[in-house]
Amino acid sequence: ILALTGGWGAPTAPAAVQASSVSFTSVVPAPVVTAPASGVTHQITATTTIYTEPGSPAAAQIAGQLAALLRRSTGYTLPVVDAPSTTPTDGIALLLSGAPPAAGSEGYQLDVSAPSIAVRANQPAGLFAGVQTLRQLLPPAAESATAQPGPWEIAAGHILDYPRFSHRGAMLDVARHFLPVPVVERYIDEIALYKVNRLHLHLSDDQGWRIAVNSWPNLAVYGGSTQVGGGTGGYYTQDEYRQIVAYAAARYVMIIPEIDMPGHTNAALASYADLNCDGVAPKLYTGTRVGFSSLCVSKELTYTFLDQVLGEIAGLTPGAYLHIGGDEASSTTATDYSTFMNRAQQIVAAHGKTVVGWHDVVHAPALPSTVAQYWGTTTADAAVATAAQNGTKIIMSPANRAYLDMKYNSRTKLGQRWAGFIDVQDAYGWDPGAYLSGVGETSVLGVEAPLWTETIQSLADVEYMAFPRLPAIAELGWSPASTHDWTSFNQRLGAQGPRWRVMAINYYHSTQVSWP
Ligand code: TNX
Repeated sequence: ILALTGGWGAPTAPAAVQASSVSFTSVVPAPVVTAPASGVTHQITATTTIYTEPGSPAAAQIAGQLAALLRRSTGYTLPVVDAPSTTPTDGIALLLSGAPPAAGSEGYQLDVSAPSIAVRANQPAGLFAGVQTLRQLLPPAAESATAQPGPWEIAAGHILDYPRFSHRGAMLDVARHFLPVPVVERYIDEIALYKVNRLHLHLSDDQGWRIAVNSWPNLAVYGGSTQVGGGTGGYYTQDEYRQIVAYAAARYVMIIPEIDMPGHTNAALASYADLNCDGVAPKLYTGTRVGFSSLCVSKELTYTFLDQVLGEIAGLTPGAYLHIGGDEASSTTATDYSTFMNRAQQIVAAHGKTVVGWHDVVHAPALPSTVAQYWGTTTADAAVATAAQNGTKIIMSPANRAYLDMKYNSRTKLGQRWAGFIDVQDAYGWDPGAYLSGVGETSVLGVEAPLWTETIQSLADVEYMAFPRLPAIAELGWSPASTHDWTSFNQRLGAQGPRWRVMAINYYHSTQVSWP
């Protein structure tokens, strides 16, 4: 547990790792422009200074994160100081000036030369992204929790980089099996390294309610008391949720909370008898069936409940979005579904947030601002296409490509198989901007890789299912379509393997990847 709280997440001290230099072209996601300067390297030494944009606390914080990482592995002092007004001719500089407009708000320019490294961005998010690239250009031993011998060489070159889509997401289902704060924080560290900027937390389902709500305390205390398989569940206190939000924000990740409704609500219905149409609370549920529960659409108390619960969660969440689920509501009639989802969307809007729903929400129909998350397994969905043509933005999470809970193959012990097996080439081999017919690039807000946890119980399980597929989805979300190439991705992904070993990430050693 101690190891899990270490910030950048390098939980164990691995055996000494060779600090051999990494190719300038081994970055995941692929940058927009990569220009190696052949034969030249930069070396981080005991006298390296990290300069940051004067007067920018955000730049200083990002520099502090980089310094903390490198101090552990190099043993060097690495002081962080304000940059001089001219570009430094030595050391590492993180600057909020001199980036091209093309870098936008999340992009950066990275220049590595023999005397210096400069990351330039228009906004702090871009500096953070540039530092993630720099980490991947350092020898894997730079991620070590203990001092390593070096040398700390970085190949020289120039990168200009910015994202294709604004939404690059991962989802953790903390309802089927509860995942404690340190596990969520470590996953945030891991996804941020691949420029994922959204973490969607699936906070409620039939098997558990995972966030304290002051106005309805039984939700967490009783509804959160168990999980799939009948073990002890758990929930986040509001302070713990705030801690997750802050931890994510410091890594430029926005938390998107989901309260799934009107189905997937057995834990809530079990916690409060009055929420049920017949006034009788069902038992807690620890199996894995879906589609059997529904909030009571005809009771006014249901909407008081929504208003109070969503109001509290909106108040705890600085991000723009509240996810209200809406999937697999097979115990709710179509008319009731529309009635319910319309009111739920209005309630979210009244609390100042934009709705995200699973793509079933387009049948309600969706409000103009509602974002629909596509989780189907086919490349045609007429209702989603019509919604997109009328302006609905879509997050692409096709279950047969992006679902991290699907097995890699028939021998994978964890996971499910309903959407098919997904090895790395399946996860990588599709184009989010041209996948769903009638849903073009401009309708796509981005991509998201959900990890449902019916079979997932621990950090090791999470890592095994997410790596190496999460980086594949991350690349689809960030990199220009023109860089899409399995041979290139395979080489760059393989280069992450030594890094994951140093970081003690429990990744799946897919035979499709040419690990070095
Ligand atoms: C379908 S995908 C679900 C989840 C399950 C998942 C398992 C979606 C919106 N709903 O309730 O956990 O399959 O793969």
